Amino acid sequence: MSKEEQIKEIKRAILDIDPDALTGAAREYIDDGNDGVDAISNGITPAMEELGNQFDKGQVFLPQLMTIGDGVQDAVEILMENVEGAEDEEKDLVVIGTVEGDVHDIGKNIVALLLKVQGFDVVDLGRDVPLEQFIEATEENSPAIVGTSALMTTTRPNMEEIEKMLKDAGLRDKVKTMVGGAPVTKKYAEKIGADAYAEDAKEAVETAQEIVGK
Ligand code: B12
Repeated sequence: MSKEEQIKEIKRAILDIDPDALTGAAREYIDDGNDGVDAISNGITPAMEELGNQFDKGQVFLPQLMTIGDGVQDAVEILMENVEGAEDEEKDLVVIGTVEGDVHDIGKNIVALLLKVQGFDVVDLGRDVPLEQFIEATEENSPAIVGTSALMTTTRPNMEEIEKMLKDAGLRDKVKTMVGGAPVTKKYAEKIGADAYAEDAKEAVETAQEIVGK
């Protein structure tokens, strides 16, 4: 099967909500020596977006999303197996996490992985991360960037709260902030005073590179 056909298989498995077929297709793709990042960018990401649209229209339901969400994590791990982070002496650090109240982490995980692949050190705080933890991690690790992800309009205000908490802790001018997630826009980022916004993982890496001057 060609690389393009294999990526189609990965997409099909996601849209069919078939985690076993998905991990099988990811394994085959990697064992054939293909680039895992291509499959994530051109297979997994658009398929999850499509599934999101189907969910919005009531064509897919929550248990199915949970099933495929776990499958996607497993597939991403397989696809990243052979990817070595770029060998860089001085790696810039990014602290990243999905904000408190929000368990959506598929997109954040993709962003974290691509950052690692492109030569950043990443401290991934996980999902549903208590807001104080972002501040503590900033104090402890002195990252170049703090990245926050929110997938719900109800959790998005936590990003603004983090901006305030960083200010109160005297850390705001020591770190750049980058925000993302489906309900987040450039305009929103500007409104809350975040330094940067990126629409997808590729743009997130480009933006992070710009921030650190690479
Ligand atoms: C998958 C999914 C789930 C899965 C999550 C699994 C997981 N481990 O993540 C499960 C089933 C658990 C779930 C649960 C819920 N969900 Co849900 N879910 C989705 C869905 C369908 C897709 C999200 C996704 O993974 N997209 C694919 C990834 C690749 O895209 P992404 O996350 O946008 O990430 C990209 C960019 O945004 C960007 N990015 C992301 N993070 C960051 C961070 C930074 C720093 C940067 C720069 C960029 C960046 O780069 C990423 C990669 O390109 C969306 C629908 C949608 N259209 O988004 C609903 C959606 C987000 N869910 C929704 C809801 C309501 C819920 C529930 C409350 C449902 C319920 N009634 O119980 C719960 C939430 C529980 C909680 N407390 O969080 C709503 C939110 C509505 C709102 N208020 O805004 C949505 C929009 C669906 C809808 N239309 O109703 N969900």
